[in-house]
Amino acid sequence: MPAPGENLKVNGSRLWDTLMEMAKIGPGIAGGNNRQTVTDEDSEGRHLFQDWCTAAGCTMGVDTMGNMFARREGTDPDALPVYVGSHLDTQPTGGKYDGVLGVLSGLEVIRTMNDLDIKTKHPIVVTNWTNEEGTRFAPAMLASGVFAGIHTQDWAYDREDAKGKKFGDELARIGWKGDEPVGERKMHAFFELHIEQGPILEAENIQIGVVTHGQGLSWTEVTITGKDAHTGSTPMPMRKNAGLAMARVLEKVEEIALSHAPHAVGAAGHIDVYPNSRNVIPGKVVFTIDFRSPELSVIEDMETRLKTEAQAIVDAMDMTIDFKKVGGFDPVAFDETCVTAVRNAAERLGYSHMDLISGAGHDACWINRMYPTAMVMCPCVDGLSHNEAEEISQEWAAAGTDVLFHAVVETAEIVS
Ligand code: HGY
Ligand code: MN
Ligand code: MN
Repeated sequence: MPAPGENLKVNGSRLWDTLMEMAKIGPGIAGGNNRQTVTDEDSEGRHLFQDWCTAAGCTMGVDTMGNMFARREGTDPDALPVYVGSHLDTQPTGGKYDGVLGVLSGLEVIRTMNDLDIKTKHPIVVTNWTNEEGTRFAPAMLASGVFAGIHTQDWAYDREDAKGKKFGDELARIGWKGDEPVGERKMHAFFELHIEQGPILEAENIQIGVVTHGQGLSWTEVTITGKDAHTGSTPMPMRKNAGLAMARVLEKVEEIALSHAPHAVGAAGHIDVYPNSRNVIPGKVVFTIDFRSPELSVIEDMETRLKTEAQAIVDAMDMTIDFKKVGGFDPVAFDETCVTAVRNAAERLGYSHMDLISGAGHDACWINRMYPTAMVMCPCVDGLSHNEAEEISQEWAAAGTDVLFHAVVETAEIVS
């Protein structure tokens, strides 16, 4: 298939202005964003994205999970579209680029095609996947997971946030529960541009990550039950301090992950302590262990060791423990042909590039189970993400979007 000429590039300053415009919606308190899924801020961002897509001549479809699909027609209306996108929802203390770059770079591809009057055989569809972050409603990548048949829609609708609100009710409340049945769309291919969310590209002074694989993820919710008691009058030997037990388990999590160095990782990002009162020994703690590795056998070993070693800690302290798997996916190998299209695009454009394993999970990890999929990554400053200080350069954003543009347009088969 013919590829765009190496001099064909996107409009990097328009892309940057669009990113900064979206960043004004759901601002954080330290320069980032708090645009959590199916909140009013999420809805406002969706409306802005929809307006931009309409202005670019796209027609918008929304499915029953709120996934948004902005379609630019190809010359063959029956050809399966090439999809490109990511997510607009953010962490509560998120950055301006995680996910958002992937959606708005897709819009920039459309805008550039319009500028250059490029026609492709396959239609192109820019996608915003609902609830990629999984922070308000676990698990992560919820809506792309339903689209890929991993979860049922009813199960997804029933997910509850910390205030007991249900995902399905909130999606309907903000007015973004579409009527298109989720998962009915078929794809020719799917591409996602994402910031690396790690330090490798910047440290190696490389502009483009050609993502060949994504590491697997396991989320286990742990509940330890001890006994509420007075922090002043309860003698130390009589205490059943669930908070202390959790601290010992978290030390063990660190040890387990480090035993599989250098690739495995482990931590608890979600921790609830009950009753969380200054002068009450915590009688209950609920926390989620996030284990990841490129190798499934390592993830399984870490899960097994967590259970046996945490059980031993809690038994010795005369308390009880419960484990519940609340999320996860196996390591992912992306589609060779799509990965090659990304690598060739970087080569053609003269951008430095290296193969990369994604440390973070992405919607592409689920879509890859259904359709040929690949990812492009650009560096981020200090590898920092899931932090309001997350930062990229305009040049990095433009280079990543140039590569995305070439890979998408080549895969969609340029007609003129
Ligand atoms: O958890 C992840 O890896 C993604 O950022 N949701
Ligand atoms: Mn993301
Ligand atoms: Mn994220």
